[in-house]
Amino acid sequence: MSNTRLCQTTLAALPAGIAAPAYDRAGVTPGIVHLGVGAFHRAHQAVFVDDCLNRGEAGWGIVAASLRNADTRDALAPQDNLYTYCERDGRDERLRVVGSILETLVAPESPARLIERLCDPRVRIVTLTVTEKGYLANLSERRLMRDHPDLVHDLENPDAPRSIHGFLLAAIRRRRAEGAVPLTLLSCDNLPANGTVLRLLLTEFAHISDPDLADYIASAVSCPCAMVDRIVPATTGADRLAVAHGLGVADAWPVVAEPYFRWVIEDRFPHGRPGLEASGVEFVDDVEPYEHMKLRMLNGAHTAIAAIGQIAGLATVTDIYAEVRVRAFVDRYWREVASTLSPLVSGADYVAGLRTRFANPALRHRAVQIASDASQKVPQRILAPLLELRRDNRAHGAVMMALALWIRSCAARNEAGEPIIIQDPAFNGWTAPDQEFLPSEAVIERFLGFDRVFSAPCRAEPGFAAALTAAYHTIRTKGVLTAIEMAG
Ligand code: CS2
Repeated sequence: MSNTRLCQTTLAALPAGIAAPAYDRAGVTPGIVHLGVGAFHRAHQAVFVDDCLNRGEAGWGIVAASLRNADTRDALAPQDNLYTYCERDGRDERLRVVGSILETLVAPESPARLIERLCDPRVRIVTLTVTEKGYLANLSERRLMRDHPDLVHDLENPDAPRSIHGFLLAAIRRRRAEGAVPLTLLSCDNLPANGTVLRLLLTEFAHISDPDLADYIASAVSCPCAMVDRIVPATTGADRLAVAHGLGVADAWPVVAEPYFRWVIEDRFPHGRPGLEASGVEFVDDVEPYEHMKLRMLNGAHTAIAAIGQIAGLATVTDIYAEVRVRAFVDRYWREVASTLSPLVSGADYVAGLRTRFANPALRHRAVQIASDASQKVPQRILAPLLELRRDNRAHGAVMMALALWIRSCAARNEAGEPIIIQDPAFNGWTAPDQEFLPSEAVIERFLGFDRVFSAPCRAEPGFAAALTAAYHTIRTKGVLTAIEMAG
């Protein structure tokens, strides 16, 4: 019933103090198609685009697509695609209704409709948050997993694809034929050199499916790299109740986030972009220094903290980070990793902010969420700085311990003997050793054979296996909290 649910007609009756679109949504036209409409997109990009629409840039509405299931569309359609962005700093809560999403699609229901929207001549940018696994690639080698069932399917069904590569190629092919301006593809996923990687993978896919398009992509399609930063935990039932209480109407799909954000983008938009800088988004020539800082400091520490939580049976980042030994360990981890960062970025300022952000009691960011797909996160978050530190002969005991923590967190049981939940399809497809019954050396040897994480040069590095075994063995014999106290 529209009078009990957030939607266009209930907007006018929202309590004072709740921001809502000040623009005429009917006059907004699509300029962006977003692939992967999860909570992060709705708490980050969609909010800043909403700012642009509020400033009168009516040509940048978003058509958002889920590539998998219908949950988001089913929740947002009865709400005219409106939803609440709820910002919590641990003391106060601010609610804002966001109107930048004009339409939500479910790609598997109608791939043709998504291709249609991607080919709308008014659309100039495609943004993506499909997570690491959405790229269907061996990310350390920047190559497609060519035998992935979705890619095999897309090669046979170019007009009804399933993968981002299939959709993007279908759109690029048709836009070129129809003379529409080339798309700018903006990856907003936590991958190093995300735009470059997207371009490489897409070009590889073009080479095997439509070689003619490979040259066109190289010459006409811009793929700027971007660093995105904002902690957005999965929305809970309690969040929905709290938001409904504040709004006076129900919202089936609100998002909850911290106030902090950063979005740094390479300014390569040959066919235009919204004026996001007015919202504090930064445009630079080279994103790499920012991306290393964020992936290695925030995400690396997150992965280590999540592993500690999984091993010790602690549920949320705030709970885990409240433990003094964890805070001291993470400080040492940051000190080690900071020495791999470019002098162009201030690791010290970033760390000061991270301490407050990780302690935010209002976020309830669950370890199991961050630990999901860890095998696709560890290489860029932990292994890359670790190998640099070893190459340069710098202190790296805490970073090595973080790697060992991930390995221990892949065991069947935590330290209390309870089962550990592992949501990591790439890892589950590999035969993980049953750690409990193997000596530490054998566990590490088996893990080092997992080539999705450990590349050949890493395996060949003298002393690497021994140092990792020692860190892992300490966790096993002394317990996780003592092990991290001893590391670094
Ligand atoms: C987290 C990130 O789930 C995870 O892997 O580390 O989602 C993290 O919260 C964001 O990257 C923060 O910007």
